Amino acid sequence: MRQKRPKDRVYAEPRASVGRFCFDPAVARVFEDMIERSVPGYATTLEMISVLAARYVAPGSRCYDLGCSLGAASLALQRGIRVPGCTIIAIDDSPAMLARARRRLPTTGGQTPIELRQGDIRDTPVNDASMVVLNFTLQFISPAERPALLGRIHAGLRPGGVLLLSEKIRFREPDRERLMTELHHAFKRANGYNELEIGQKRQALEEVLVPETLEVHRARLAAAGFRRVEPWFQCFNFASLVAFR
Ligand code: GEK
Repeated sequence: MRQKRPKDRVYAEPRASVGRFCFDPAVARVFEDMIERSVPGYATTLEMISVLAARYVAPGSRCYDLGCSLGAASLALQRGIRVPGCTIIAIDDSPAMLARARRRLPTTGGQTPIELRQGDIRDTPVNDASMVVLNFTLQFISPAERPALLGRIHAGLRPGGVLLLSEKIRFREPDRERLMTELHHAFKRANGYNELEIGQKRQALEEVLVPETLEVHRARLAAAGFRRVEPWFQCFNFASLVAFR
């Protein structure tokens, strides 16, 4: 029988000093609950990763899940892929996440194999890919390092390949930024988080998760060489784009 999913209470007790958010064992243990209750549209991004994989993953190519956490996007890729001879390469630099991902991911059973690797996505080679997924991961890379990573992804994609990029975003106009932040917090409250949890998590993520505007993302993807960039999803201050090589 599947065990009851552990509930995220990471920021439920008052802390003397909040510290920087990191993907440690305490976070990895509750991550599934944390991301589903904190990121509006997370389940939709996974569903559409399968839809895009069915359409764009080419026979004999590689797919990359960069910042794979527990491997949810890799499983979504695996569900979607319709062609033979592919490999899914799933990378994360958190040992705690990887250890849990290893226990969760099924052995191949005739499906596209998933290779889990511990590594830093800032220096992971990307080769012969038809689909690359950055599902809420680029936001944890410093903005100065983002262009090089996207350039490498572009160079490692086959022509016709796609990048799926989901991010928390911010807005240039202060009133929009305020409204979308309030609506995001309302979403978290509706999912059972209280003010203390919302406040302490927010503080912990400052300078760790750096959101940018949709315009900045689009311009940077174009500068990296992507010929077409389509935002396909937005809910409050969370968005997802598909970029075409
Ligand atoms: C999902 N995509 O479930 N190198 C490798 N991994 C990194 C790096 C880095 N430089 N920086 C951060 N990470 C997943 C969700 S979570 C999103 C992704 C969130 C990893 C980090 O360890 C964590 O597992 C993941 O990126 C971000 O679809 O927590 O909001």
